[in-house]
Amino acid sequence: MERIKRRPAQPAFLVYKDSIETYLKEAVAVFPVAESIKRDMAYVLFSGGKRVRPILGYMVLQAYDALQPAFVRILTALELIHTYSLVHDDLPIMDNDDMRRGRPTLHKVKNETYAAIVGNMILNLALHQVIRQMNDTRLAMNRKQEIIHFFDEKAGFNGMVGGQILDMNFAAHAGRGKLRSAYFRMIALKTGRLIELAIDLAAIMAGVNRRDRDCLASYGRNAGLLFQVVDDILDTVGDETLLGKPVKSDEKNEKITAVSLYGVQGARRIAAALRRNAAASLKPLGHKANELLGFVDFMANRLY
Ligand code: GRG
Repeated sequence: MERIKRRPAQPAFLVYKDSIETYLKEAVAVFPVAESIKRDMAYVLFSGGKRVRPILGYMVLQAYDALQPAFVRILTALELIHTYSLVHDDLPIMDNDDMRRGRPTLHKVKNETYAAIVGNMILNLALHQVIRQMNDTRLAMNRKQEIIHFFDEKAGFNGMVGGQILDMNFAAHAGRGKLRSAYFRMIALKTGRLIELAIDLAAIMAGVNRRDRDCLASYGRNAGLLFQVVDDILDTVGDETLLGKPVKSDEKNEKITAVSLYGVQGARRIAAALRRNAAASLKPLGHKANELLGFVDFMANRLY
């Protein structure tokens, strides 16, 4: 069986990031579309993304000694889905952001219709990538079905896209108490589900036992919420140069965020509680979970 060598002496998540970048480049290279489209897909795909979602999956594969190229290729589909969502999210009909990761957004470089199409093509590439790996891997049919089911569930209407729709319709919610619970529902879908998906997919591929899967799923839920709450805080107090995009975009768009609902200090307290919950979920896994534990600290303390 083809395996990826473990290199534990190196700072783990940077090594994982390199590996993920390699597989992403390969995915674009073999995608049968016009070279000009590939160039524009590459413009948004290789512009300094943190690769948080596939890195999380990679960590789970590593923890359960299940690293295989085919599995990492499946994880790259997460980054593709995430990237298409950013391209669409930046469009004038959504958040109307001109900069992303320190560069002009694709619709500024080209035009809005074309950027929407390139976003769609990146989503298509995610599908293409998963289908290719379904043919390649030696996973049992029931695991393949579970993988497809999870992608469908967590990236679509019951997941990320549904969260975006809730985000757009926030005005419909009356009363502060209701708003707060609606906010957590919205971020659990919009941001959390892809992070959960990363953990779930890797756990399925690695054949993780039920108890560990439940612990990992709980970690994923808390890590997903944490990631968005920190993102909200950074939009208020972050450094534009490090973030690579203008801050206060949420304020400009009158978004409901952890900061608008709880203030910066309140949002920081929520982030700390989510970090604690994520860490507690990993407790039963012992040393296996060290990297995931470390990564939640990266998420909690990130500056960009
Ligand atoms: C058509 C209704 C409809 C939806 C399309 C646009 C969309 C799908 C979904 C929006 C999802 C979204 C943009 C969520 C924000 C998640 C988030 C925290 C993004 C920033 O992620 P990072 O920090 O970014 O991982 P990098 O740059 O590191 O990749």
